[in-house]
Amino acid sequence: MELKVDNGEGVDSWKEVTLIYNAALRQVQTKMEILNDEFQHVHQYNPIEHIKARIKTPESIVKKLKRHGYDSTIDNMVKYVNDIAGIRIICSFTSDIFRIADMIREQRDIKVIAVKDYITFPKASGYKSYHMIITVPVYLSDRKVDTKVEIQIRTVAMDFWASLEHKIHYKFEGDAPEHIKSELVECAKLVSDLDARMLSLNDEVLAIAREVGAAERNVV
Ligand code: 0O2
Repeated sequence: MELKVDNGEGVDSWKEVTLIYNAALRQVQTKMEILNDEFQHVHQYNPIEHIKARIKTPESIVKKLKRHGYDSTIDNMVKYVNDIAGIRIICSFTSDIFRIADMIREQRDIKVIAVKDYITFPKASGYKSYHMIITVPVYLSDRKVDTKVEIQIRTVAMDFWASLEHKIHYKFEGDAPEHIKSELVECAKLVSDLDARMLSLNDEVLAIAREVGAAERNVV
């Protein structure tokens, strides 16, 4: 790792960086768990299947800084690398993705600084996911640090596709054979179709459950 310590303002050592980003990750993860619990309480339904959180490795941070033409300093990583702290929220249905994104936007201490909607506008590779770069305040003994966290929200099926595509991307160093790339695009279409069918199936089941509930209330 070749991160140099920069004694500018703000965060000034790798140890402090990991402490602050870990704190931000824990806060966002807890917020998501609370929203999920509340949703279960109100609607008897969990929009979140599971949550994965990670701090980007120093090697990966250095690579990203190099790619963007920046020196590997602590200052630059804090300023230019938006996904040092990353949280991935996996849900069942596409509709949950937008519901969760709205709930995040409504949190008063969270500031949304960028959104990339690869659900409405998937990448040419077939990649689908909803990305938000947010800041959350981390309170230290002597100051508050607004810390960036990247939130990725996607369905179980989208996550399955993205994990395999990510492995293939790394295996071929970003230059996979054409037939593999087009097979991935085909699989992405199958994933979208599966997500749409599962959502409509779920909507139908919910409508039946509502009708049965209403009929039972009328009998009582
Ligand atoms: P890794 O190894 O997963 O950490 P920015 O972060 O805004 O400066 P970037 O990285 O182009 O610029 O932003 P974007 O498009 O939102 O992508 C951020 C992350 O989304 C990536 O991080 C990947 O994790 C994921 N991602 C984006 N595009 C794809 C894709 O086509 N396939 C897969 N499988 N994942 C994707 P990193 O740092 O690139 O990689």
